[in-house]
Amino acid sequence: MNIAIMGAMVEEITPILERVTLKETIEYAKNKYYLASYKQHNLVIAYSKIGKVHSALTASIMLEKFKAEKLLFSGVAGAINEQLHIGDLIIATKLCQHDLDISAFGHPYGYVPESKIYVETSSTLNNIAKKVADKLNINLLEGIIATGDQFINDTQKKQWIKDTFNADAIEMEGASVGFVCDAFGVEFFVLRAISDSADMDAGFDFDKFLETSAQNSADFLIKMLDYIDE
Ligand code: OS5
Repeated sequence: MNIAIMGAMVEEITPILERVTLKETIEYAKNKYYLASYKQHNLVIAYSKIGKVHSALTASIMLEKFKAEKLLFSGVAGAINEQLHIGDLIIATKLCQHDLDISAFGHPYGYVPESKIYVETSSTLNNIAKKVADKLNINLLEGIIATGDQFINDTQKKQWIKDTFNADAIEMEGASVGFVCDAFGVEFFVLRAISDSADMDAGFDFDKFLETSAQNSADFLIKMLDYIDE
Protein backbone atom coordinates (compact mmCIF):
# COMPACT_ATOMS: atom_id res chain seq x y z
CA MET A 1 0.00 0.00 0.00
CA ASN A 2 1.43 3.37 -1.02
CA ILE A 3 0.49 6.09 1.43
CA ALA A 4 0.99 9.77 0.64
CA ILE A 5 1.88 12.08 3.50
CA MET A 6 1.90 15.75 2.75
CA GLY A 7 2.29 19.13 4.38
CA ALA A 8 2.39 22.60 2.88
CA MET A 9 5.58 23.93 4.48
CA VAL A 10 8.91 22.20 4.98
CA GLU A 11 8.43 22.58 8.77
CA GLU A 12 5.32 20.39 8.51
CA ILE A 13 7.07 17.39 6.98
CA THR A 14 10.55 17.61 8.55
CA PRO A 15 9.43 15.86 11.78
CA ILE A 16 7.93 13.08 9.65
CA LEU A 17 11.07 12.66 7.52
CA GLU A 18 13.05 12.30 10.75
CA ARG A 19 10.99 9.23 11.73
CA VAL A 20 10.96 7.23 8.49
CA THR A 21 13.56 5.33 6.46
CA LEU A 22 14.37 7.42 3.42
CA LYS A 23 14.86 5.44 0.17
CA GLU A 24 14.97 7.98 -2.64
CA THR A 25 14.27 11.61 -3.41
CA ILE A 26 12.64 12.44 -6.74
CA GLU A 27 12.36 15.98 -8.11
CA TYR A 28 9.26 16.50 -10.22
CA ALA A 29 7.34 19.61 -11.31
CA LYS A 30 9.47 21.87 -9.09
CA ASN A 31 8.94 19.83 -5.90
CA LYS A 32 10.77 17.09 -4.05
CA TYR A 33 9.04 13.77 -3.38
CA TYR A 34 10.61 11.61 -0.67
CA LEU A 35 10.06 7.87 -1.10
CA ALA A 36 10.37 6.21 2.29
CA SER A 37 9.24 3.29 4.41
CA TYR A 38 7.83 3.09 7.91
CA LYS A 39 7.26 -0.42 9.28
CA GLN A 40 5.16 -2.20 6.60
CA HIS A 41 4.18 0.98 4.73
CA ASN A 42 5.62 2.45 1.53
CA LEU A 43 5.35 6.21 1.80
CA VAL A 44 5.62 9.17 -0.53
CA ILE A 45 6.18 12.36 1.45
CA ALA A 46 6.23 15.95 0.19
CA TYR A 47 5.54 19.54 1.13
CA SER A 48 3.61 21.32 -1.57
CA LYS A 49 4.41 24.97 -0.84
CA ILE A 50 1.66 27.21 0.49
CA GLY A 51 -1.84 27.52 -0.93
CA LYS A 52 -4.57 25.76 -2.88
CA VAL A 53 -2.85 25.64 -6.28
CA HIS A 54 0.42 24.18 -4.98
CA SER A 55 -1.32 21.69 -2.74
CA ALA A 56 -3.70 20.52 -5.48
CA LEU A 57 -0.71 19.99 -7.79
CA THR A 58 1.22 17.99 -5.20
CA ALA A 59 -1.79 15.87 -4.26
CA SER A 60 -2.47 15.10 -7.93
CA ILE A 61 1.14 14.03 -8.47
CA MET A 62 1.10 11.85 -5.37
CA LEU A 63 -1.98 10.01 -6.61
CA GLU A 64 -1.25 9.83 -10.33
CA LYS A 65 2.55 9.57 -10.59
CA PHE A 66 3.30 7.88 -7.26
CA LYS A 67 0.10 5.81 -7.15
CA ALA A 68 -0.80 6.68 -3.57
CA GLU A 69 -3.88 4.80 -2.36
CA LYS A 70 -4.49 6.99 0.70
CA LEU A 71 -3.45 10.55 1.43
CA LEU A 72 -2.77 11.94 4.91
CA PHE A 73 -2.16 15.67 5.46
CA SER A 74 -0.30 16.90 8.53
CA GLY A 75 0.25 20.53 9.47
CA VAL A 76 -0.83 23.57 11.42
CA ALA A 77 -3.98 25.70 11.38
CA GLY A 78 -5.55 28.82 12.82
CA ALA A 79 -8.23 28.20 15.45
CA ILE A 80 -11.80 29.39 15.01
CA ASN A 81 -13.56 27.19 17.59
CA GLU A 82 -12.82 28.64 21.03
CA GLN A 83 -12.22 25.16 22.46
CA LEU A 84 -9.04 25.01 20.36
CA HIS A 85 -5.80 26.32 21.86
CA ILE A 86 -2.20 26.46 20.61
CA GLY A 87 -0.88 22.93 20.04
CA ASP A 88 -4.33 21.25 20.09
CA LEU A 89 -5.20 18.76 17.36
CA ILE A 90 -8.18 18.87 15.01
CA ILE A 91 -9.19 16.39 12.31
CA ALA A 92 -11.45 17.53 9.50
CA THR A 93 -14.78 15.78 9.03
CA LYS A 94 -15.25 17.92 5.94
CA LEU A 95 -13.59 20.90 4.31
CA CYS A 96 -14.68 23.86 2.20
CA GLN A 97 -13.17 26.75 0.24
CA HIS A 98 -14.01 29.97 2.08
CA ASP A 99 -12.62 32.18 -0.71
CA LEU A 100 -14.62 30.63 -3.57
CA ASP A 101 -17.30 33.16 -4.46
CA ILE A 102 -19.66 33.28 -7.44
CA SER A 103 -22.47 34.60 -5.26
CA ALA A 104 -23.08 37.23 -7.99
CA PHE A 105 -24.92 34.40 -9.82
CA GLY A 106 -27.03 33.47 -6.81
CA HIS A 107 -24.84 30.59 -5.67
CA PRO A 108 -23.91 30.07 -2.03
CA TYR A 109 -20.38 30.93 -0.92
CA GLY A 110 -17.94 28.09 -1.54
CA TYR A 111 -20.05 26.55 -4.32
CA VAL A 112 -19.50 26.21 -8.05
CA PRO A 113 -21.84 24.30 -10.40
CA GLU A 114 -21.21 20.56 -10.76
CA SER A 115 -19.27 20.50 -7.48
CA LYS A 116 -20.21 20.85 -3.81
CA ILE A 117 -19.44 23.16 -0.88
CA TYR A 118 -17.95 20.53 1.43
CA VAL A 119 -15.70 17.56 0.68
CA GLU A 120 -15.80 14.76 3.25
CA THR A 121 -12.78 13.02 4.69
CA SER A 122 -12.48 9.25 5.21
CA SER A 123 -14.50 8.02 8.19
CA THR A 124 -12.19 4.96 8.35
CA LEU A 125 -9.10 7.15 8.79
CA ASN A 126 -10.94 9.48 11.19
CA ASN A 127 -11.96 6.46 13.31
CA ILE A 128 -8.33 5.33 13.43
CA ALA A 129 -7.36 8.82 14.63
CA LYS A 130 -10.03 8.72 17.35
CA LYS A 131 -8.84 5.28 18.47
CA VAL A 132 -5.22 6.51 18.70
CA ALA A 133 -6.33 9.61 20.61
CA ASP A 134 -8.32 7.45 23.07
CA LYS A 135 -5.43 5.05 23.61
CA LEU A 136 -2.95 7.85 24.22
CA ASN A 137 -5.39 10.03 26.14
CA ILE A 138 -4.93 12.88 23.67
CA ASN A 139 -7.66 15.45 23.16
CA LEU A 140 -8.71 15.40 19.49
CA LEU A 141 -11.44 17.64 18.10
CA GLU A 142 -13.37 16.67 14.95
CA GLY A 143 -14.72 19.56 12.94
CA ILE A 144 -15.05 21.58 9.78
CA ILE A 145 -11.93 23.11 8.28
CA ALA A 146 -12.15 26.08 5.94
CA THR A 147 -9.43 26.56 3.32
CA GLY A 148 -8.54 29.65 1.32
CA ASP A 149 -5.61 31.46 -0.24
CA GLN A 150 -5.28 33.92 2.63
CA PHE A 151 -3.49 33.87 5.96
CA ILE A 152 -6.28 35.06 8.25
CA ASN A 153 -5.27 37.53 10.96
CA ASP A 154 -8.50 39.45 11.29
CA THR A 155 -11.31 38.73 13.76
CA GLN A 156 -14.07 40.02 11.45
CA LYS A 157 -12.97 37.81 8.57
CA LYS A 158 -12.62 34.88 10.96
CA GLN A 159 -16.17 35.48 12.27
CA TRP A 160 -17.52 35.61 8.71
CA ILE A 161 -15.89 32.25 7.92
CA LYS A 162 -17.28 30.77 11.14
CA ASP A 163 -20.81 32.06 10.46
CA THR A 164 -20.82 31.17 6.75
CA PHE A 165 -19.27 27.69 6.88
CA ASN A 166 -19.64 26.67 10.55
CA ALA A 167 -15.86 26.23 10.49
CA ASP A 168 -13.75 25.21 13.48
CA ALA A 169 -10.32 25.91 12.00
CA ILE A 170 -8.77 27.62 9.04
CA GLU A 171 -5.85 26.90 6.76
CA MET A 172 -4.74 27.19 3.15
CA GLU A 173 -4.51 23.68 1.63
CA GLY A 174 -6.85 21.05 3.06
CA ALA A 175 -9.91 21.49 0.85
CA SER A 176 -7.91 21.64 -2.38
CA VAL A 177 -6.16 18.39 -1.45
CA GLY A 178 -9.55 16.95 -0.48
CA PHE A 179 -11.25 17.83 -3.77
CA VAL A 180 -8.37 16.24 -5.69
CA CYS A 181 -8.62 13.01 -3.66
CA ASP A 182 -12.41 12.99 -3.95
CA ALA A 183 -12.18 13.33 -7.75
CA PHE A 184 -9.82 10.33 -7.91
CA GLY A 185 -11.82 8.29 -5.36
CA VAL A 186 -8.87 8.14 -2.92
CA GLU A 187 -9.44 8.18 0.86
CA PHE A 188 -7.96 11.23 2.57
CA PHE A 189 -7.40 12.59 6.05
CA VAL A 190 -6.53 16.10 7.28
CA LEU A 191 -4.88 16.60 10.67
CA ARG A 192 -3.84 20.03 11.94
CA ALA A 193 -2.36 21.34 15.18
CA ILE A 194 -3.23 24.89 16.16
CA SER A 195 -0.49 27.49 15.63
CA ASP A 196 -2.56 30.68 16.16
CA SER A 197 -6.09 32.00 16.53
CA ALA A 198 -6.43 33.78 13.16
CA ASP A 199 -6.68 37.11 15.02
CA MET A 200 -4.50 40.23 15.18
CA ASP A 201 -1.72 38.23 16.95
CA ALA A 202 -1.80 35.42 14.39
CA GLY A 203 1.39 36.37 12.53
CA PHE A 204 3.39 36.54 15.74
CA ASP A 205 1.85 33.35 17.19
CA PHE A 206 2.34 31.49 13.93
CA ASP A 207 6.08 32.27 13.88
CA LYS A 208 6.38 31.31 17.55
CA PHE A 209 4.42 28.03 17.43
CA LEU A 210 4.85 26.70 13.87
CA GLU A 211 7.61 24.28 14.77
CA THR A 212 6.12 22.83 17.98
CA SER A 213 2.60 22.57 16.58
CA ALA A 214 3.86 20.96 13.35
CA GLN A 215 5.73 18.47 15.54
CA ASN A 216 2.51 17.68 17.51
CA SER A 217 0.64 16.96 14.31
CA ALA A 218 3.49 14.86 12.84
CA ASP A 219 3.92 12.81 16.06
CA PHE A 220 0.22 11.94 16.04
CA LEU A 221 0.21 11.06 12.34
CA ILE A 222 3.17 8.71 12.77
CA LYS A 223 1.33 6.93 15.60
CA MET A 224 -1.67 6.45 13.32
CA LEU A 225 0.46 4.55 10.79
CA ASP A 226 0.61 1.62 13.24
CA TYR A 227 -3.17 1.23 12.93
CA ILE A 228 -3.50 1.53 9.16
CA ASP A 229 -3.71 -1.88 7.49
CA GLU A 230 -1.18 -2.97 4.90
O1 OS5 B 1 0.49 26.92 4.70
C1 OS5 B 1 -0.08 28.09 5.22
C2 OS5 B 1 -1.39 27.76 5.88
N1 OS5 B 1 -0.97 27.20 7.12
C3 OS5 B 1 -2.05 26.99 8.13
C4 OS5 B 1 -2.41 28.21 8.95
C5 OS5 B 1 -3.25 29.25 8.55
N2 OS5 B 1 -3.90 29.50 7.39
C6 OS5 B 1 -4.67 30.61 7.31
N3 OS5 B 1 -4.79 31.49 8.34
C7 OS5 B 1 -4.19 31.25 9.52
N4 OS5 B 1 -4.34 32.12 10.54
C8 OS5 B 1 -3.38 30.10 9.65
N5 OS5 B 1 -2.64 29.59 10.67
C9 OS5 B 1 -2.04 28.45 10.24
C10 OS5 B 1 0.21 27.89 7.55
C11 OS5 B 1 0.75 28.63 6.36
C12 OS5 B 1 0.53 30.11 6.57
S1 OS5 B 1 1.40 31.17 5.46
C13 OS5 B 1 2.89 31.31 6.33
C14 OS5 B 1 4.00 31.98 5.54
C15 OS5 B 1 5.22 32.08 6.39
C16 OS5 B 1 6.47 32.46 5.66
N6 OS5 B 1 6.56 33.31 4.65
N7 OS5 B 1 7.82 33.42 4.30
N8 OS5 B 1 8.52 32.64 5.08
C17 OS5 B 1 7.73 32.04 5.94
C18 OS5 B 1 9.99 32.56 4.99
C19 OS5 B 1 10.47 31.65 3.87
C20 OS5 B 1 11.42 32.10 2.99
C21 OS5 B 1 11.87 31.26 1.97
C22 OS5 B 1 11.37 29.97 1.83
C23 OS5 B 1 10.44 29.54 2.72
C24 OS5 B 1 9.99 30.37 3.76
